[in-house]
Amino acid sequence: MKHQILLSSSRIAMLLCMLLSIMPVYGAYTRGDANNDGVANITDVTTLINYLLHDGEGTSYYSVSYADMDRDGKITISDVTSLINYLLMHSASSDAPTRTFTINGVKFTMVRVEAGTFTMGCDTVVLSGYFNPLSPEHQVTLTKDYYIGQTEVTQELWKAVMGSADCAYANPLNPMNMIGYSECERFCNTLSELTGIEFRLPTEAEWEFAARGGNKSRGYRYSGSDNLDEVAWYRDNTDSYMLCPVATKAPNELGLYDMSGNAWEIVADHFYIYSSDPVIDPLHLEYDSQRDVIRGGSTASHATECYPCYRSTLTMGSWGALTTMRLAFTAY
Ligand SMILES: [Ca+2]
Ligand SMILES: [Ca+2]
Ligand SMILES: [Ca+2]
Repeated sequence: MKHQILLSSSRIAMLLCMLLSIMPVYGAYTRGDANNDGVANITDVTTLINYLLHDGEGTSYYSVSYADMDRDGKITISDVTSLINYLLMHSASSDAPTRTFTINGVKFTMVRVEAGTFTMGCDTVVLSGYFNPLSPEHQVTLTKDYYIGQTEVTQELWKAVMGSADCAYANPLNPMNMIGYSECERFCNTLSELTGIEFRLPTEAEWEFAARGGNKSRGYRYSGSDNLDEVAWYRDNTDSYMLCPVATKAPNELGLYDMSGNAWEIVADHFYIYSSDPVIDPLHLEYDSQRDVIRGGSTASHATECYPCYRSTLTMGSWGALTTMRLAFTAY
């Protein structure tokens, strides 16, 4: 056992050089902070290695327990490699146009969206019913850059994070489905624990701004084109409305796939009626409507539902058969 640890330690020593330039990671409970100085950085890797060399693998004591990366109550060599991965993930340039993460062998990419101002909603699409949820158009300013998933969350990513992915239309590269708001929150929380990055659902405004192409918007009718067939799987081009592998149609101006069509996407806001007043960083978490908001249309949707401004809803806490999610986190 000792021999194994020493061998692994020498491999880790090679990695130490790579890690020397890494920015420290600060956090509320300072995950990875083995020496309890309030910061997770390279010295915590050496603290952990020393701990393993002197005490061997086993039950951790107080400060070292912050570096029990897999939360199994023991410090083992796998916590050292997890800590190194964690520090490496945080070392990526914080203003990179894309950031790619690997979770249990599954890669996914997040695309940076620059802050900006846009007109949210649309007055020209008139829906039947006693009020139009897309109206009134109003000015929205998003003050913070953010990252949003290049694709919908796939079944393989869901499984890599949660251990299983029970849903319909089974295919590793299809969007996860049969999920509702609470499953999305659990997924984000688990992924945040694994990465130390605060993954969350995009706000409804962040979602719409990104679907419209952000500051690179060319004002297309759908997300990335005026021709829906180029960018979306929807009811006119799918086989019995079956979900399709993500990123198999053209992306939008930001390089995002399937913002129109494939699976509906749950956003962070609960449904509310727009006002015409300009707003800054809107997020409606009150459950006054008892409805969750889903965006972008699906393989069973008519073209209108694939507009970036279109809003549909689910009853609070329910799940949709053609409903998935897209990840987001605030840039920092
Ligand atoms: Ca530390
Ligand atoms: Ca552990
Ligand atoms: Ca979609």
